[in-house]
Amino acid sequence: MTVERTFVAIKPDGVQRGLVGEILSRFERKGFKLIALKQIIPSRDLAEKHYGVHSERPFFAGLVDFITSGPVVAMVWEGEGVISSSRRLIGGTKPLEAEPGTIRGDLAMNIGRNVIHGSDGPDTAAFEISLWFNSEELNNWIPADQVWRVE
Ligand code: DAT
Ligand code: MG
Repeated sequence: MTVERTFVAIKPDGVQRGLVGEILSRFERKGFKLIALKQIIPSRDLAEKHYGVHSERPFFAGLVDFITSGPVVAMVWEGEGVISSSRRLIGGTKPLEAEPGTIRGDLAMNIGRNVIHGSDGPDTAAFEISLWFNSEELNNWIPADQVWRVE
């Protein structure tokens, strides 16, 4: 399995509810590598680009209102299979149907307040990372446990 990067964002409801640490820790404990992280109140332009595939859906305006309503914690995580694995950690779009043990399954009830976003495939991940981050904000680094050894 190849090393990938994915875009993950804690939505304004997750930030307002004080769930940032809880959510970050799930990705950290899984073992994925944090490449970038920032808190940002998205502009309408950024939100409309991010959710561009949904622009014709009836919930689009409300979705853009919501995602621009306060700070979002935007992240890039790296690891083998991280794109699909993150989606499994996050759980299904409808929180009431999301599996217990997933972030949405454990922490949310409402589809319009489902706490977290994760890219749904390699093309989306590349698009979303470049939309939310400049290349200088992405840190290439080697975690200490990757060079952990005895002599
Ligand atoms: P996901 O966030 O699981 O990738 P998606 O890409 O289908 O889900 O939709 C993006 C977001 O839009 C989703 O997290 C919540 C909102 N959304 C989706 N379907 C909706 C609906 N039927 N009513 C209200 N909001 C919806
Ligand atoms: Mg999606």
